Amino acid sequence: MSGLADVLVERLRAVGTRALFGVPGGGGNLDLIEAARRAGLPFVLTSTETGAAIAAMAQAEVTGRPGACLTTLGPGAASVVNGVACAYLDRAPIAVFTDNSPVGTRHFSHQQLDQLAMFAPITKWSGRLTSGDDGGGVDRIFQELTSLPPGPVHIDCPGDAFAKRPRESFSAEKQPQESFSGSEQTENDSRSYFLPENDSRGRFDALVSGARRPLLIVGLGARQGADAAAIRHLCEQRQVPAMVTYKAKGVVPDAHECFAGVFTNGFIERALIGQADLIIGIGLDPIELLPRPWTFVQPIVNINPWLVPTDHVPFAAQWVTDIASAVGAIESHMRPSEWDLDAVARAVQEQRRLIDVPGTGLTPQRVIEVAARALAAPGRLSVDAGAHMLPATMLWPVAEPNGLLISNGLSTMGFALPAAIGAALIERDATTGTGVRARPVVAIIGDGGLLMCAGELLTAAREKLRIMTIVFSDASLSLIEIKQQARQLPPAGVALGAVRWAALAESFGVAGFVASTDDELAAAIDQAAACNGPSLIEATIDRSNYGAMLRAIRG
Ligand SMILES: Cc1ncc(C[n+]2csc(CCOP(=O)(O)OP(=O)(O)O)c2C)c(N)n1
Ligand SMILES: [Mg+2]
Repeated sequence: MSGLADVLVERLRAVGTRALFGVPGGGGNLDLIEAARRAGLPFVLTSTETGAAIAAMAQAEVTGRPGACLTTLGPGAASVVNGVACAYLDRAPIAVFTDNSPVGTRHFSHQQLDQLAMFAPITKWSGRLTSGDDGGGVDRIFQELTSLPPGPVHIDCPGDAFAKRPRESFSAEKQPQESFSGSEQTENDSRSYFLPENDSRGRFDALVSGARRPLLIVGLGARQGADAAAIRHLCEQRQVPAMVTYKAKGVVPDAHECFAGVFTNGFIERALIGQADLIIGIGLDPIELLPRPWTFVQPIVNINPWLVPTDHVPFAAQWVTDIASAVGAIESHMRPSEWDLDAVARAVQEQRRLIDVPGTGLTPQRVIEVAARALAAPGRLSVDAGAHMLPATMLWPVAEPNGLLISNGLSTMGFALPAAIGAALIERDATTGTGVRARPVVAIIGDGGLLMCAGELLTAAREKLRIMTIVFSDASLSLIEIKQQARQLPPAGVALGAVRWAALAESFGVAGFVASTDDELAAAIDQAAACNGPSLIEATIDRSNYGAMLRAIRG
């Protein structure tokens, strides 16, 4: 008879989970790892718990199926918090299992934290497995994990919960406080409805059918393959341009005739938006936008699988529904637009020119251009938080949904490498035994960000993953440095000091290369691309143009 750990692992496999990441402690962690081994669900040891949650999140984004990670109690649970927060604000479904001491031993205070309360504000649902007899606990966990909006679910597992018992004898006890208004959403999952009121459908249709120059802004809610196909079809049939948020890059590829650039609620995109008479959000969740007032005067409507708040973006009407079918429906009553798509393409070209600020030495934009020329077509990209993100998100062409993995809702540093690990495991497993090389995953990361997750280089080496890490080595927390410059403050607390990254990588068993010119970079990329396992390129860059680049993009 299966124990609870087996039941959980079976259910994970049934929903399509590809791996269980984590740093184990003892207790129930060991039952879960053993159950995973028995069921053929790989357990992947990471160097940090947050790295585990981010790798799980990346797998959720790439596969559309929930990811999973586990931690020990106390320090492990505390250490995973940033990764769980990332999945929460980036809308990724992951199951987070924490160990805990047996329920009868809570009078021991060693390593004891209120884990349910700790995860409550950063998960859709945070509950504890207990022995009981209602049998519905596991169902509840998986209902939360697969409902909308996507997000993390925390399952606290006291050591005694995994004692051998029939599966019917387990239930889940919910945290005392509700953390997310997801419960009403769950009931609406299968429905399609308009808001704010009953006649919103009429308003929505009138705006869409009356628009001469509608502009799409595609966001993270529209990343399924069917969504992308429907959106591209609408764009092509009605000659409608589409901007994409960072997380939606690739839904409408950069090379598509209707691509209108990246939307962040910054400055650089404003001129183009000014020419639209209607903005149609598709999968647009304000969680992705820069925290600045919404100043566009045209009406905006949104189509998204879940309801989003209207206090930041004043949606005139929201259609909460399946995106692919709704996009097909609006296409049928849209007229051919009056946009000049060549002019739109020229405007995007002009944006790229504006951020091509000259510098001395190897400029950040050149690193992206040289790397993208060799790697954008075969590879998937992950990008960290920092100034290097500015050229990476604008200049790297993406052709498929989730071809760019990025933390945008949380915008956390230390993301790109563990995310690349989650994605590269899927690429590795897809090619194992076929004789075909795995698609490379390119991780673009600053030196500050890599300091936060460098231990995951060892994970990449141990798992033999085809990850090319390109570290923008500028010995500085550049994004913060340029914010200080903008306020005429002297640099303070931003100098990192030099690191011999290639040597560090080699010490982990990762092939290391250095480059400080275009030619050296191109040669290093060739050599790195020839590696079947992980590689790292230390690109010593000239950071002097980041300030001008930031002003061009954000004003
Ligand atoms: C975990 C975390 N800590 C702090 C920040 C604030 N922050 C954003 S970018 C940045 C500097 C990043 O430095 P680096 O990784 O070297 O990238 P660069 O800006 O130099 O390209 C900091 C400190 C953050 N986003 N995430
Ligand atoms: Mg830096």
